Amino acid sequence: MNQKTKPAKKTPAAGPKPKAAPADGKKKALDPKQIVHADFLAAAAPGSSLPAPTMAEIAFAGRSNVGKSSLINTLVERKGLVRTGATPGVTRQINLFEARARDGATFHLIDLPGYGYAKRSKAERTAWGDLIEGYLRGRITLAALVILVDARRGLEEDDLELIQFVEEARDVQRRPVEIVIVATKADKIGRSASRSAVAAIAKSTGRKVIGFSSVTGEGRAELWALLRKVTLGTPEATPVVKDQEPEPA
Ligand SMILES: Nc1nc2c(ncn2[C@@H]2O[C@H](COP(=O)(O)OP(=O)(O)OP(=O)(O)O)[C@@H](O)[C@H]2O)c(=O)[nH]1
Ligand SMILES: [Mg+2]
Repeated sequence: MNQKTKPAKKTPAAGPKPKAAPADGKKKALDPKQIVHADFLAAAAPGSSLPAPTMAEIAFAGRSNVGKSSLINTLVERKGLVRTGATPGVTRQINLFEARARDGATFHLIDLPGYGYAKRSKAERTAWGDLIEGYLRGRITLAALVILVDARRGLEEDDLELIQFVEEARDVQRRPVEIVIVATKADKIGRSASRSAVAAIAKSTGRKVIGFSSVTGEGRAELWALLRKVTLGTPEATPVVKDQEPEPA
């Protein structure tokens, strides 16, 4: 034992306050899916590469400023894990984060630079396009690609091109990539307009679409449950897709 270390003085301000016990005396059940650890692992800019793939990855793509980095912060419930900003072009490299849930399931989350940002030089856009395409085409552990669309704008040409690229660029040797579309910034248009936007995108793509807001947290639990299911390949204990009608008996 290190005798030189003095025991820390107990002051009222030191350490977190103990939480009050629930009024009914029962302990609240802890959510096994909750992220208990999230950290930045690595980044890659044009000319450099990410570490070798080791586990299932979930990548986030979409137009510049659509809210990719905010969505990652919301998903892992860490406000400042990923840098966000009001001006487009904040994320300028591929960033890799690790997130671990309470039940031990661990995921790699990939924040991709946004596309469609006109103020970049053509050479820069080409270099980044190559970087993103190279990642999407060749990363053998990529399990799911979340494509973010602004609920107010709906699908645009760039988004459709991305979906087509991922569908066609599938390498036969790797696992299929699950595409999940998220209509974000739902808080800006209200519930009914957001529902219509989700339905319109789902109809035109034939894919599952989740309405989301990083401000209100709407869609967070549903998206995370779906991503876990897709990535781990196991059904969740509780149903996550609420909007499906039961089959008639
Ligand atoms: N109201 C609202 N604002 C949001 C939401 N998500 C993101 N924002 C805001 O939109 C802006 C862009 O968010 P980011 O998360 O940095 O967007 P990004 O897609 O990572 O942008 P790039 O890194 O530039 O590609 C920021 O000002 C965010 O606060 C949302 O769900 N609702
Ligand atoms: Mg970003």
